[in-house]
Amino acid sequence: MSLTHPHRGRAALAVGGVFALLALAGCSNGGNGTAPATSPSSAAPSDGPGTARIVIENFTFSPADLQVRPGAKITVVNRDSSPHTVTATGDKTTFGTGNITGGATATFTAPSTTGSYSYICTIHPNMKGTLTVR
Ligand SMILES: [Cu+2]
Repeated sequence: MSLTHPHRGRAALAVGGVFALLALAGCSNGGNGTAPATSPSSAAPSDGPGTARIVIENFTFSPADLQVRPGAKITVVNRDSSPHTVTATGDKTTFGTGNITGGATATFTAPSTTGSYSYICTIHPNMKGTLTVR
């Protein structure tokens, strides 16, 4: 049968083409594999006492959820002209600053037990924040 010859020729060409594509794909895969990996380890919780800080501005705690080590010293900066407090709302553990007059700074010590602690400003109870000890 004379018709089979041209078909076989085409098939051979097609196979050759697939081979070339596979070779290219292999090359690019190898390139991706050796790409340097960036380590995402820089997003650690604030480490060491002294770095923890809550800023009060425009009747808002910032950050709203601060993560600290057990027993860390936390500095509270009141940038408003109005007085504020940082006062734990839970009854198991208490921490707090008492009144911080406008523009003043206060410190308090984080609980020594890990967990999530809610706090408010007793003068403006709609101001809420969370202290996470871990
Ligand atoms: Cu307040």
